Amino acid sequence: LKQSFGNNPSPFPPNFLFGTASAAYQYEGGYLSDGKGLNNWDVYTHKPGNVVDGSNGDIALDHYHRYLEDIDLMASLGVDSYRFSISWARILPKGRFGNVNLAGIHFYNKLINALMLKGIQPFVTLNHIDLPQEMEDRYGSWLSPESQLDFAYFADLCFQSFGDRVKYWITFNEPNFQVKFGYRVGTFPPSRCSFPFGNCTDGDSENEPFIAAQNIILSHAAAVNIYRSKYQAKQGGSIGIVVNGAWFEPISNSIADKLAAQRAQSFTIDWFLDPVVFGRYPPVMQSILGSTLPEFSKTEKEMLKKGVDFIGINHYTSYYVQDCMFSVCEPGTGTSRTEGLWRQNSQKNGIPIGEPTDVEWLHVYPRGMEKIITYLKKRYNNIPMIITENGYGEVTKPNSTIEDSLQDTRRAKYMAGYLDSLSTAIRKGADVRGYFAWSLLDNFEWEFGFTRRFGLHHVDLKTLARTPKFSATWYKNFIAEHANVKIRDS
Ligand code: PNW
Repeated sequence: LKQSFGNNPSPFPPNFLFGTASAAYQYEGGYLSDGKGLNNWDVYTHKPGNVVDGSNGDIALDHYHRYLEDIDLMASLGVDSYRFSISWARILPKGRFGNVNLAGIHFYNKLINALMLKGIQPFVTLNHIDLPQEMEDRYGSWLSPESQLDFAYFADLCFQSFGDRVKYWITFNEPNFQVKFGYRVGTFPPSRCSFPFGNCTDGDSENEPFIAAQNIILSHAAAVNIYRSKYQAKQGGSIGIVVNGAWFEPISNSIADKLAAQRAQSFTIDWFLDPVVFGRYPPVMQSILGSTLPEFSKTEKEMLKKGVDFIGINHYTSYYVQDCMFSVCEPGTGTSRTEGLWRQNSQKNGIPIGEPTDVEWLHVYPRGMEKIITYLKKRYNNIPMIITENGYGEVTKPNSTIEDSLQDTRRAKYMAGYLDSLSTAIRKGADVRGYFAWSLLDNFEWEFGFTRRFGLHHVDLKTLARTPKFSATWYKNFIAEHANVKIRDS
């Protein structure tokens, strides 16, 4: 597979970060090891039926014990940075209601130090979906404003413990999907929802996602406030938030479809970014939801105005969007306040927006990268952006061999296309500072367990042996080719 940029000088700016991304629950294992507390995913995956293959993250990839080996894999790729998340319950087993688990702090110190010895910058997500079960049991986690106190406490501990070395902080990963899956369709803990959105025993799909979102946004603001006032001057790092940023392509040139695509964008992405950048919800959400959308108080608005240093975007795919304001979008949802606002689909007249993959939501549409970046550049005044995830998923077929998995030319082609599109956005002036491939290793893919593989390295599920795939070599060459114009920090 040829590099997409030929002999052109790299379109990526100096100090652009190339990296790989991961998340604690999907990688670490070390379930209850060395004083870790129970988290919401431990509890959720241990209930039969919640994960398609009955698997869980008890051992996961055993990154908790094999992190040195994994750092060697990163070093051989030549990445500048590693994005990982901190298991909240590993360092605060009972949230703010118990002690700090020093063994947990010790683990992340070892990880960070080992990365830095190899010249790899730690890029840390505070919350990548998992949280201490204590918060769920005591007060229902994100549905209660108490969650803000817990998140602030956790963030403060992390800045204090690791901020001398960690220069990039992300408060939340994909809060837009966390609240959708946790409180609307119920496929993530605490699996709350109401008919017709999902099949839960309790919940309110029309309202709870907005309440949870409000508490997450304010938790984010509390953490930013602590970082700005207590740590940033001394530590000199930056802080941001990550949203899942699919691109919504109007299915036609009609004004109605264009407006529908804009609504989709606002209800899934701007929902979190407008508050953390402008201190208010998107106007279109305010006008459609009216008084049922929570409001920020004056002090909360002030706190939100402390802003973010960058926005992180997890971009994988694109959808067609069609207007359906005056018809029923999906069966049973026509009377809902929040459904029926647009219809989104991967196809137009039966033709997919891009090459389908084994993963039903993932279609290969590289131009979506340039489009979403350009959209965010305009809306947020070209605030620095980072692609915090981009990747390609495969499902192992019953009779396929490891060799099939290793010959992942489709993954390399996907990355080449999306990086090319990203470079176009950068050439046109977008301020993008980094790109992280999801993911270094095949890993635990939430409710799909180990059935979906997103890794640049194959992981044998019995022995946990890691083997580089074709895409790992491809990414290594790509990084090397673009390193010529890069100025390394150290
Ligand atoms: C992200 N979609 O989730 C998460 O941040 C990762 O933890 C996850 O492993 C990875 O992407 C791959 O799925 C997504 O429906 C979940 O478009 C759903 C979607 C995209 C990303």
